[in-house]
Amino acid sequence: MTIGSPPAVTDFESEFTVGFDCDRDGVLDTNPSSRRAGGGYVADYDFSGFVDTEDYDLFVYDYDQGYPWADVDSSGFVDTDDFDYFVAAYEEGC
Ligand SMILES: [Ca+2]
Ligand SMILES: [Ca+2]
Repeated sequence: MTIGSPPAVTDFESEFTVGFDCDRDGVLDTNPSSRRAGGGYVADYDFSGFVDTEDYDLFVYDYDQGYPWADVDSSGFVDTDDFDYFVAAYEEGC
């Protein structure tokens, strides 16, 4: 087996865009507000890599208990805005 010369390739440029498509509609989200500062998505509350009912149940429990980590909108306190924020993210899947 012989290996021939590689074909001539001219220089080219490529451009990549990295973004979020939380609702998976093929269009990058303009405001990925559900992205956590430390990585992961708000709706993936247990950091499992998936958004499922366990995330919902765990968040609701923490929210009901008033645990500070249920402050998903980072306002500094846990209130109904956190619940609305989480549910919106959960419904979008991220
Ligand atoms: Ca999860
Ligand atoms: Ca809050």
